[in-house]
Amino acid sequence: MKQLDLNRRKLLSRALALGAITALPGCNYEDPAHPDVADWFLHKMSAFNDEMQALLFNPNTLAPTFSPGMITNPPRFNAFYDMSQAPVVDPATYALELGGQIQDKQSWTLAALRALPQEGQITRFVCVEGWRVIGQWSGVPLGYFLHRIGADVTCKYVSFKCADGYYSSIDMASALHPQTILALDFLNAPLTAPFGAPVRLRIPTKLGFKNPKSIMQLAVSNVYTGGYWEDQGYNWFSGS
Ligand SMILES: Nc1nc2c(c(=O)[nH]1)N[C@H]1C(S)=C(S)[C@@H](COP(=O)(O)O)O[C@H]1N2
Ligand SMILES: [Mo]
Repeated sequence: MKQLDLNRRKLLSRALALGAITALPGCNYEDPAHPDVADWFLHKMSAFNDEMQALLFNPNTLAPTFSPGMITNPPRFNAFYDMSQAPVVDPATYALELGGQIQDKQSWTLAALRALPQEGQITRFVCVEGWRVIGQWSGVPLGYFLHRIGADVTCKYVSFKCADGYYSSIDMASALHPQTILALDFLNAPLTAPFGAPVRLRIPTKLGFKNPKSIMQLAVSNVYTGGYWEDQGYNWFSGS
């Protein structure tokens, strides 16, 4: 009975997420008399979906994990540019900058991040473009990190800014999910530039575009900051 309930909820949340993703960017609906009404309505629907998905999100439900033999190698690259254009961040001078509702805003070098507890996972990565891969990432659990820096975890959002100008933000419940990590390694070796070096978000409960790479800044706040694809109409919550 309980399991059935859970499956139902999952199905509903997936239907909502999918609805928002397929309805928004793919829809070319145009009403010449009221050009902005359809757009306004779809954005309202997406915002409503965000709230529904946040309500349905179960912080204790884990994303599926896989065995080492199922890892997709080589991984698949994706960004809003070609792989050769990926930003190269110098690991020696790198420091993760912190902002917003955080008590200790001192920036974090890679060595300092590596000195924190590390968690590994073999999980599936799903891109809205229609491909999925299985990979192995490890790094600092974001929930642990947020508590460590004295972040106000009653805030609504955790936002990220990347070396290539990409940006994204997630809800606090998803940020505190046990499988959400600030990944430093892929296949037990430091991340490479195209795949998000030196630090990327790995959040297996959300779609690929909610996994920002080469993160330079992290902020905690109640101010909605959207995201690179989110601002172009992709559903913000985007649970997978
Ligand atoms: N900095 C940055 N992060 C990003 C992107 C990007 O263009 N720049 N693209 C997103 C999208 S759409 C996907 S599917 C994944 C791809 O990650 P991968 O190259 O490790 O497969 O990164 C996400 N994070
Ligand atoms: Mo993606």
